[in-house]
Amino acid sequence: MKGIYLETVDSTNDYIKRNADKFSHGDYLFTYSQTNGRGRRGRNWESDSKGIALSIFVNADSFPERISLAAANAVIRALKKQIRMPFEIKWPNDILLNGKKLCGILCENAKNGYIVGIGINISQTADDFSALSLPYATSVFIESGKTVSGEKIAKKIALSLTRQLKKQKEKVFKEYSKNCATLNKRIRVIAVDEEYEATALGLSENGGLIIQTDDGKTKTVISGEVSVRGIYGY
Ligand code: BT5
Repeated sequence: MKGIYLETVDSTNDYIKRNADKFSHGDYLFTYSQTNGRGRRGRNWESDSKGIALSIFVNADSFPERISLAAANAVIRALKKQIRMPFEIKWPNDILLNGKKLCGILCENAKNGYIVGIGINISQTADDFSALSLPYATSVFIESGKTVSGEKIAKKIALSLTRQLKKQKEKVFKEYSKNCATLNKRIRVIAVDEEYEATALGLSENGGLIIQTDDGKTKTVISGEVSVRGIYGY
């Protein structure tokens, strides 16, 4: 497991994509300065010098449906080792602290494997997020008055992810479900062409979200297609 630090990079995910043949399972790359951080479906990830951007290469033997759930578990385990706080998951891949977004995860395909990209807000203040018009964002510093070492956290997450990927699928799903704040809640489903309310019932075999719509029908939505919000906030 090799860790690389770069002073600045456009996107840690894109860097690994361009250099995939130099990365082996569990190798990771991190920076405090990402100039073109990406979220899902073309969205931006704001990562100035106050957060960390980390990407981990995972080989193709890992099961794709497990990777994104395992990544959320790995981030929570690593953060909990540094700070004792009630981290939660918002399906599919946001890590929340006190109901606000502390971390976003973007899993993508690469040549011969997958890239797990993780952005964590560390030392931003509430003013920083107001200036970025991100009312639902938070940082380790805002919630705990502390900061954590990016280098330590990157290493811990990479290690934790490789451990998660060795576990049985059921165990990964169970751990994820235990920490997932979305399950058994009323949610708002936001798709490209429609929005509606529903109740989140559980996870499908491939990590999708099983929901019950208000006409009583049960269906599965997948993370590439929709976002969800809690009815009473983020
Ligand atoms: C995500 O997308 O949350 C995945 C973010 C992944 C970022 C990492 S950093 C390392 C690696 N390299 C990359 O280029 N990307 C990955 P999504 O669920 O689509 O959420 C994006 C939305 O989160 C934006 O539209 C904003 O509303 C919000 N957002 C942007 N920056 C944020 C921040 N720093 N903190 C909290 N929310 C933010």
